[in-house]
Amino acid sequence: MVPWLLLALPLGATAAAGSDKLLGVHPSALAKYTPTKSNTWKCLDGSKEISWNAVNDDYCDCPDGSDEPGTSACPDSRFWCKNEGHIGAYIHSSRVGDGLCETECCDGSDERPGTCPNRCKEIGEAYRAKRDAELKIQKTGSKIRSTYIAFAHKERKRLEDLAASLEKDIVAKEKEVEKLREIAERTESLTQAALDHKRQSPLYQSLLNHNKALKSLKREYKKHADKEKQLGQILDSLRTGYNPNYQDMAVLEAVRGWEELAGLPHINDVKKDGEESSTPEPESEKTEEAVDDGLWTADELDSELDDLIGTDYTSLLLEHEDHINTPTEDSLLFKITSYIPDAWLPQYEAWKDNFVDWLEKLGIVSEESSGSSTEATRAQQALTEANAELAHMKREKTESESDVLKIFNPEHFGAEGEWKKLDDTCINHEVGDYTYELCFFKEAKQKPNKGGSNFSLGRFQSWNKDARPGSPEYYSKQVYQHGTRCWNGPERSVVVLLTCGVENTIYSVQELEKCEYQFKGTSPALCLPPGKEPQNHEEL
Ligand code: MAN
Repeated sequence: MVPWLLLALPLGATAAAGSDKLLGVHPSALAKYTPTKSNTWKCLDGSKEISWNAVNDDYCDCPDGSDEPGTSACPDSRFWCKNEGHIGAYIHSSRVGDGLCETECCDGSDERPGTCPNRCKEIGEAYRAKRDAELKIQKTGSKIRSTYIAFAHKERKRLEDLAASLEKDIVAKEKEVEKLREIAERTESLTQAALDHKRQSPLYQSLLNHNKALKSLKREYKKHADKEKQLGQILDSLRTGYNPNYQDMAVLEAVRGWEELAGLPHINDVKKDGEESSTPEPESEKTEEAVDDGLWTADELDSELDDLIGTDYTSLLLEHEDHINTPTEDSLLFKITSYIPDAWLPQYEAWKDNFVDWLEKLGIVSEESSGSSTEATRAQQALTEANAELAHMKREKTESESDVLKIFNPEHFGAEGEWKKLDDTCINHEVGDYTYELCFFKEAKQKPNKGGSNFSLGRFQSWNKDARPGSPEYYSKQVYQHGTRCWNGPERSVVVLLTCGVENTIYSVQELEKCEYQFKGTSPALCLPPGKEPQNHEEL
C-alpha cells in the first residue's frame, strides 16, 4: 500500500477541522504544527515562541521560515504540495501564490482556490501508466539480466577449468620439450659423427685429391702462360727490331720460327705494305681449336675451372648419399615414435640406439642407412613445434586467467558479471548515409551505406568515469576513443548512453561535434530487479 494514502487521512481530517495553518506542511512534520495550551507555537529551530495565529499569516516571524510553510512570506522556505492522486512534491516558497500553475504542484494548492484546476488525477494516471510500462520493461529486462549473470558464472567456470587443464597440458608439454631437446641434441651429435665418418670415404678423399691436383695444374698453367707471354714480347721486339742487312741467319731463323708459331706474316712483307700490328693475335683466337669429345676448350677452361675448383664436396657427398641410397620411405624407426606413449619414449630411444649400434656392428645396416641426418632435422623440427605449442598454451592460460579476473570486476563486466555476455556483441543503427555499428567492449564503426571504406569511431576505453564503479550511473555510459582521425580534426570518438531495455539496441546516433558522436541505446544488463533500483520520489 502506498504511504500517501495513509498519511492523507489525518491531514484531510485536520484541514477539515478548519485550519489552513497546516497548508504546505510535509506530512512528516504535521505533528509539530500543534499550538500550546496558551495558543502559542515555537519556531521549528526553537529560536522563538510566537502566537499560533502568526503561523501561515503571510508574515515571516521565524528565522528558519518555519512559521510560513504555506505562503511566500519567508524567502527561503519550501511548500509541500500534497498532490493527492499523484506524487507529493516540494516547490520553492517564491512560487507560492504567483498565479502560475506548476506541474510539480498539480493539485493547485499553492495558489488561491480556483486559480489552478486539480490535474493530479490525470497526471497521476498518465504517470502510473508510464511507470507501469517501465516497470514491465524493467521486470522483463531484469530476467534477461539474470541470464547474463548466469552466463558470467558459467563463463568463469569454463575459463577456470580451461586454465586448470592448460596448466596440466603445460606441465606435460614442458616434459615433452625437455625430452625432444635431449633427442635433438643427441641426434645432432650423431649427425656430426656420421658426417666425419662419411668424409673418410675413398671417393670423397679421391675427390679432394683431384681438387688439389686441379688447383696445382691451374697454378702451373698460369706460370707457363705468363712466361709464354713474356717470350712472345721478346720475340716480337726481335721480329720488328732486327736489322736484315746484317744477314744474321740465327736471328732470321728465330724470327721466321716465331712468325710461324704465332701465325704472323713475315715482317719484311708487312713492312712493304706499310702496316704492322705490334701485338699478334694468339693462334687460338684465329682458329677454333679442335678438341676431343667432352673435353674443354681453352675458353671453357678459363670460365669453368674456377667453379669446378670451388665445388662444395661435403654437400656433394651428401647428395651422392641420397642418390645411391634406394629411394625409401622415411626411416621406419623414427616414425614408430609417433605411436609410442610419451611415458615409454625414453626407454624406446635407448633401446633403439642400442639396436641400431648392434645392426651397424654386425654390418646389417650402415650408419648412413639409419637416416641420422634426416632424424636430426626431424628432431629439431619436433622441438621447434613443441616449443611453439608450449608458448601458445602459456599465452592462452594467461589470457584465461586475466579474463576470469575481469568478469566480476565492477570496473569491467560489473560486480555480478552482467556485462560479460555482451563482450564483442555487435548492434547496428542506420542514420542517413551510414550504418553505425557498436561492438560492446571492442569497437564502434561508421559504415557508409553506398560503399566506401569504414571509419573506426574508436575502441572501448572506459565506463562513466564520473560515477562510482558498481553504481547504475557508472554503467549508463561507455566511452570509445582513438578512432580514425578526422580530416583537420580530432580522432573520432563515441559516447554511448545506455538505459534499461529488453533488448540490446541503439535507437539514436548524433554527431554532436565534428567527429564526436553520441549513441543512445538500451540493454537488459542495466535492468536491476524492481526494488533494487535507487528511489528518487516519495509518493503520497
Ligand atoms: C565523414 C564522416 C562524418 C564526418 C566527416 C568529417 O564524412 O565520418 O561523420 O563528419 O567525415 O570530415
